[in-house]
Amino acid sequence: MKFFRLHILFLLFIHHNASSTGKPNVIFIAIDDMNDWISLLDEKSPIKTPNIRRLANKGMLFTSAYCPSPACNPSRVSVLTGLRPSTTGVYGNNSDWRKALPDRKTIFQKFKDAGYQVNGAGKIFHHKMNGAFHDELSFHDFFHMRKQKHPKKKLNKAPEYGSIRTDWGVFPNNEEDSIDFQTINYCIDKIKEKKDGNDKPLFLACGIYRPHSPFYAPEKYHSMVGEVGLPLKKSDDLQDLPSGAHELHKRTKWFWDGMSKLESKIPGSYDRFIKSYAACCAFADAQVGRLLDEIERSLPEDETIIVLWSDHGFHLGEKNHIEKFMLWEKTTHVPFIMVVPGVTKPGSECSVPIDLTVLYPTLLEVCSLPIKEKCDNKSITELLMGKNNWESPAVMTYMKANHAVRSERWRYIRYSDGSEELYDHDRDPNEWINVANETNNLAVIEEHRKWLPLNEKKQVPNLTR
Ligand SMILES: [Ca+2]
Repeated sequence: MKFFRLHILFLLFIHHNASSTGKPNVIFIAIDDMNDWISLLDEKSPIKTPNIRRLANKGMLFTSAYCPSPACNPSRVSVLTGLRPSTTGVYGNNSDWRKALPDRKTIFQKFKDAGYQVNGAGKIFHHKMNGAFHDELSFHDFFHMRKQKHPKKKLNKAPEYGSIRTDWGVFPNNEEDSIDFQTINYCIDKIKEKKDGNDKPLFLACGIYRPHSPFYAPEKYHSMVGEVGLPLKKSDDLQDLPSGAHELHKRTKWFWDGMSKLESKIPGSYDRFIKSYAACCAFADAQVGRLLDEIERSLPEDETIIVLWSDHGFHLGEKNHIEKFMLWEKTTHVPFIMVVPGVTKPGSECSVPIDLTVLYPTLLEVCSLPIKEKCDNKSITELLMGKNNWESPAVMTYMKANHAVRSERWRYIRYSDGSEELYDHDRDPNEWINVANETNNLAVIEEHRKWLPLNEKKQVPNLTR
């Protein structure tokens, strides 16, 4: 069966790449902290993402894609190595991933080995301690994320609230001073170079930093979003949370609690925060648009694979939470698009729940690269081809022994202390009512428990320096 599938792909690529190296270019776009409250995934959302939609129209949009972990470092390492946090022990944002996995080939190294020119820019690996988690082995050339500039005083007028990173508003004045604008400039140059005669196939990793905090975007994008409104909340939503959820929530509670205090001191602060997140999404979308413009100008459509994903979602106050770092829908549901010429039908959608550990084996398979490494998930090539034969649910992990399992209808969460949550998305899309304790759901829980990772590796040491 596998041979048959690869044979079909091989034929498709032979057909579509007859004029070139036989290897498609790959444009690999990673976005930071973009959740599902965007028009791409929620038609009614006031946060419009027309450029990401433009990309989705070229290939397949996965409407039920989930991150492997709701934190930058474990999610990115997992997506880029094809291994879950429970396999590697890379659970936290400080986990020294390369020291723990010295021999694991990243997705970029696999393309280097296959003769690709592999370039990257912006935030690809977690941006820690001035790029300490960047992986030199992965790229021929890399344009590091520009340093974040800050206004002289916090724009939210709340110096006591969080750090300088906990800020939002109109900044910088000149769009060209934005980190992502410069990241995209580099990517545009690399695409032009490819057009102008670089014979090697191009693998270009483009890491867009917004909508990650600080929630700064130029004026144009704030004007663009207009009235956004506030996210839906249920007043007593936390009453049915189990002990494990409260324990995990402890570290980040200040963000929401502080917002409530700030709102009473400076009315309108929460609204301005939400609008700033929306403006950052509009800005990120515009940067995707600039990249797409250049791809359309310079790269042959039938020889260019494009992938877009976000490393995790973000709560904007739902469940009294402003942050990622939890295992609920808003922290884990992400945009994910694959454009594979000759394989994906333009404008197609797949609603099967998957997590992004599929990306590593899938991208290697659709590019006919060898996969000798053990991966924690399988390739979704058949889903890309329009089949619907996927059986495993999406699995997410945050810190050791806390996992979520998302099937079409349910989200099941089990925390390290054994406590559980269960949400019925058919009836409760906002995850307001925890039904884990209802006896008639025992069979559902049993079914979902089967997918919890069996072997959970000890957390690897943190990077210190
Ligand atoms: Ca609740």
